[in-house]
Amino acid sequence: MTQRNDSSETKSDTDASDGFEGYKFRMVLLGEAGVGKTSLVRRYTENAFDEEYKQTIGTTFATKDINVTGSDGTVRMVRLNVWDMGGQSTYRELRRQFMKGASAAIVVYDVTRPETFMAMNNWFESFREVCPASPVLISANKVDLLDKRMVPHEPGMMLRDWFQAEYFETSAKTGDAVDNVFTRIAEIVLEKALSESKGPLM
Ligand SMILES: Nc1nc2c(ncn2[C@@H]2O[C@H](COP(=O)(O)OP(=O)(O)O)[C@@H](O)[C@H]2O)c(=O)[nH]1
Ligand SMILES: [Mg+2]
Repeated sequence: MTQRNDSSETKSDTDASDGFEGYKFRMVLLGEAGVGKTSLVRRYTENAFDEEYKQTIGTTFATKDINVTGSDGTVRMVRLNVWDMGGQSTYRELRRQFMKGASAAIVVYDVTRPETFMAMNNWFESFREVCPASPVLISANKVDLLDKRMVPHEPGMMLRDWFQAEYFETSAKTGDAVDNVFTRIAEIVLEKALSESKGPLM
């Protein structure tokens, strides 16, 4: 994983400048500090987990190439550029810059901390404001902490209905559903890109 302090790269779709021939999407992880954004990215891209909390300074950026099967049955190569914003997310303008041009977002809360669930609406709203057409997925993270869980399944379902966003219960620690979230988001953005490239329907 590389640390970067800018978020100038906002390209999506195909771009052969790095030799990668396939669909490229930039996606962002959003949510309060400590909910597990960096851990989810790390689990997904490196299959690793760290118990120790190191606050993300600057922006973390990771890439993963996957094969995605479209609804037409065709398998396509997709490069996911995953961005995870650190502590500077409190600055509204930096946050907007970070979100700009993102094809999708995973908004994360920590099921052991209700205040991170309460903050979800803010994250959704600010993302929708900057990227109104980009899909959002919800990750209810740290579900491995059964004894400490404070936000049950039902409020998660309410969020899902409210935001019309798919909902996943994840654990960056055990790896539960982590692949599913990223695979699903790749499927959604690919389908969207394919239907848009067909042009507007007459
Ligand atoms: N038990 C458990 N701990 C987690 C999980 N995800 C993250 N953590 C821990 O929560 C803390 C914050 O995680 P981090 O990924 O840095 O959160 P971020 O601030 O959202 O990037 C770290 O100590 C992680 O080890 C999880 O799924 N289960
Ligand atoms: Mg982090």
